Amino acid sequence: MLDSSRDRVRASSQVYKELRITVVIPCLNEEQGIEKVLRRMPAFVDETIVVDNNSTDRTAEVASSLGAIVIREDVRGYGRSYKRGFSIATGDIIITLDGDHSYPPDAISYLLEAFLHLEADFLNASRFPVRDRHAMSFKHKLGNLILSLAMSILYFRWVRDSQSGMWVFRRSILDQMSLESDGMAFSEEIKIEALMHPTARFEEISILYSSRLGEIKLNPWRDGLYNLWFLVRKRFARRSAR
Ligand SMILES: Nc1nc2c(ncn2[C@@H]2O[C@H](COP(=O)(O)OP(=O)(O)OP(=O)(O)O)[C@@H](O)[C@H]2O)c(=O)[nH]1
Ligand SMILES: [Mg+2]
Repeated sequence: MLDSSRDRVRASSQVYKELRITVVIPCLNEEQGIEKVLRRMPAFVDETIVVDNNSTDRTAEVASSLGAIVIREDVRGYGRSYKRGFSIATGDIIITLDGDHSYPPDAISYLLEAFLHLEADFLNASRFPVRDRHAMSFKHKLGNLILSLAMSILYFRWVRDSQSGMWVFRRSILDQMSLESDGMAFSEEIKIEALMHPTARFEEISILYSSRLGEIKLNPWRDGLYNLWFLVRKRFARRSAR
């Protein structure tokens, strides 16, 4: 059954409006989620890269049987995995999402259309407003709001979801980004770098976010407080670097 899905993913791949599309997914023990994500991947995606950090479940096996390129990164970390995945991506456009099936692969086509229509270079998929009552706790909503307000104030630009893990961007803008975070702060860091990029246009639109499958890897207090500190530190480090 897995084999026929792989053939379907490979055989139907086609260029999207003359752009090659790469999807990058970091995964740590997401055997349940990654199967659903890959089965729902649109046929026009040319390359799907799953970056696995030595998962102890069947994540790597499931992902490769469904046609993804599986990269093993030995050093743990969300940011570390993304940097590794980006370094081997070949698409003109890179799209990211979690392997836990909380971000909708079906939204990729409409995000791409919006990305092209808005002439964006970096499009952030905001999880807000959250419609699925079970998708995000009140504590997480509040934490996300605080972090997004902090980013908006520090960087003088309204960003509704500084912690979203779903982005669409031109691979070429990575050349002028300085991405240091190896951990969860990578999500806000790439948005800051896109906002501060000399030529890139940053846009944001909503998607429907839903409950994750499998176990959460985020530690809300530790990662939330660290991300707040990271925002402030990066803001003032940038200023003194000028
Ligand atoms: N390769 C790799 N992937 C990771 C690591 N930490 C988290 N991930 C993956 O990154 C994605 C985001 O992590 P989540 O635990 O879903 O964190 P989150 O999305 O902030 O939290 P939820 O909203 O509750 O899902 C998931 O696909 C994880 O499997 C890591 O150290 N290495
Ligand atoms: Mg998630």
